[in-house]
Amino acid sequence: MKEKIRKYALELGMDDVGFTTAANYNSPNSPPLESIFPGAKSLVIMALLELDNCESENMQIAFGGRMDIIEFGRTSNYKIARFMQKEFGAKVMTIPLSYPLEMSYKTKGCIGDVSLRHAALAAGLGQFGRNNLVLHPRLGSRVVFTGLITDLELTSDPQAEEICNNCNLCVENCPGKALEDEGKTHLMRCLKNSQPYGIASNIRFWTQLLESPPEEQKKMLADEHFWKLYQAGFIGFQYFCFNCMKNCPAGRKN
Ligand code: B12
Ligand code: SF4
Ligand code: SF4
Repeated sequence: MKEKIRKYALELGMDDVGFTTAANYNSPNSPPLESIFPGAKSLVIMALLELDNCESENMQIAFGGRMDIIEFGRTSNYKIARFMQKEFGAKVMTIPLSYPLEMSYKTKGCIGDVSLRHAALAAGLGQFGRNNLVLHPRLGSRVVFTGLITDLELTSDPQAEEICNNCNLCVENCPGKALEDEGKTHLMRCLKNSQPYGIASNIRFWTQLLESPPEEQKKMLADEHFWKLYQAGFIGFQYFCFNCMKNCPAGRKN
């Protein structure tokens, strides 16, 4: 079963595919898998190379590349889910690559329903690096993950080798100093840099607009800051920083 699913996913264009039992998936800060999918037995996790767009200083181009991956990942997830249903009579649920995720004061919009890094780790697709990303043995840090949950019993793949060489380039190149403490990403420091048009900016903008006199409101709505917020509103979470991915020299064999 595993090899048929792997072959199907690789032929679709996935860069790598790994499997883990639900029991081996261990993400203490995420909701239990059972609360999402009662009877879940395994996870199928896919790795996709981040395009060279992430090197561009033009953030429309940089994030446009990620949007291509999100779209490709979603289409592929659907196809793989249908393949597993038809071929093996499986029950399957897809995992969002990035969003939606729970937006609440409790999670601060920072906890996915399934942690794809912990799932990738368990599925043998990589190991955590100093940048708190999971480094794939061949693709390095420039990799994003997507996946599926299923009631099929699939065994876990072997663990991946560690390739982080502790060069510290990720820490030095983080504009928000969000990686100073090993094993922890300072959320707010990262968010301020990587999502300048996220929820915090929205709250600030709309509060200020409501409190401003009409002339000031007109100026605020004519300002490009509002136009950027507007665009982010229909794009979704929009990242403006890729430094901890793009500066990491580990792996990178395409
Ligand atoms: C919310 C979110 C964020 C938030 C919060 C991040 C966070 N602390 O988890 C913010 C906005 C800050 C963020 C930033 C980024 N993100 Co993000 N994000 C997510 C999302 C949607 C959920 C993550 C989640 O649930 N975290 C909460 C819990 C599970 O994390 P945690 O238990 O606190 O674990 C943290 C630490 O304890 C540490 N950790 C845990 N165990 C271990 C073990 C060891 C040995 C070590 C060293 C560290 C470590 O790692 C985590 C990072 O802080 C995932 C997609 C998904 N569904 O998984 C993508 C995801 C994690 N993001 C990703 C990426 C690429 C980024 C960015 C580079 C931005 C960008 N341009 O894309 C930065 C990187 C920041 C960084 N270096 O840590 C990728 C990571 C791919 C990879 N190769 O690992 C993911 C998996 C998306 C995807 N589909 O591939 N992200
Ligand atoms: S995405 Fe940017 S701000 Fe966030 S941890 Fe990585 S380098 Fe730092
Ligand atoms: S930049 Fe260097 S220290 Fe950071 S994750 Fe990559 S190899 Fe490890």
